[in-house]
Amino acid sequence: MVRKPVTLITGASGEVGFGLIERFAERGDSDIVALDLNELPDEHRAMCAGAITGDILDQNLLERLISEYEIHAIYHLAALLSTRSEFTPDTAHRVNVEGTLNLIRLAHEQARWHGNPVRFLFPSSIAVYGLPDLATKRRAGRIRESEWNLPTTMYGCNKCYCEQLGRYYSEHFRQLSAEATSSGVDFRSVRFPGLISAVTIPSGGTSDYAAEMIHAAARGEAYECFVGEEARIPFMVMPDGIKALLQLAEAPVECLSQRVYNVTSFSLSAGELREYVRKAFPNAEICFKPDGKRAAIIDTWPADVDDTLATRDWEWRPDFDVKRAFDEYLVPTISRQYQV
Ligand code: AKB
Repeated sequence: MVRKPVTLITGASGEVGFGLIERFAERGDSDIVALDLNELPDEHRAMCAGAITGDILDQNLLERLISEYEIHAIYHLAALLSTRSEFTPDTAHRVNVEGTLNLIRLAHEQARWHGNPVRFLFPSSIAVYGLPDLATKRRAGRIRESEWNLPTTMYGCNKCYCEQLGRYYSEHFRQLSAEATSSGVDFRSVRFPGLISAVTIPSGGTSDYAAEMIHAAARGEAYECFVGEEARIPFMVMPDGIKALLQLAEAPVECLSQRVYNVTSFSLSAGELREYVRKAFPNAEICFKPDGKRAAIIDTWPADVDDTLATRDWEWRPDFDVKRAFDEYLVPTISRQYQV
């Protein structure tokens, strides 16, 4: 029995997953197996070779994947985001760390079967950074990958550790074995800033206020922002997030000087964000009612990140700066969605 060569996407029913499936379909690549806890909508299911509703913690399910498919690349998007992970840290550890290790082991098993490396794309996050106070955050400016890796959330700790797991499997696997053996896992990761989709509203993230503010304005609903006007982090719109994952996946491994890269597009304060939203939706009612604890998480994340290495190693550059993001992606797409 010949197993079908495919790309596996976990967390496929999430906002990044939808975008990735659509982009693969645009390129005529339907050799996708989508896995998510939630059923994949029919429209996206039709773009895939297979769609499985299940849990990345279910070993029997993962065994079935190995028996049915020949997996050559994995986009492991399934995760509990930062706010939700604070409320259920044990579940976050299981999903974000044990789930990721399950998928890394599956990549290793698959590489042994078909004899080729399995590219493992892992979305990390600016949540791996932890600035101790606002004065330091302001002074630090654009953070490089090696700086301030002191996460203050369970999600940030999970992402930080999984980056190290991926680097271990790719660079130091079974280093004490009699003969040097490669794991076959070609781990690659981008640290996403706040991702803003015109199509979906994320849930359970701390950077969600950006998408929530824009979508509420388009729906004509008042919005109370849970961070203060001065809160500043880097952002990127979803098309650039998908572009970064695919571009890193396709980079020749010999071009990669490291396994984890910053990527960003624009840095905005919540007050500046409100101005862009009001320009697009003049009647938008937006006020700031900071939730001290959630706002404090945002204050530990960098105002901006330095993505020089991604540009140098695999020619990363965003398509959408903040003006183009609003004018050519967010406003037209959201307006169509809500028939504004
Ligand atoms: C979150 O807010 O948890 C995520 C992230 C920045 O990684 N959107």
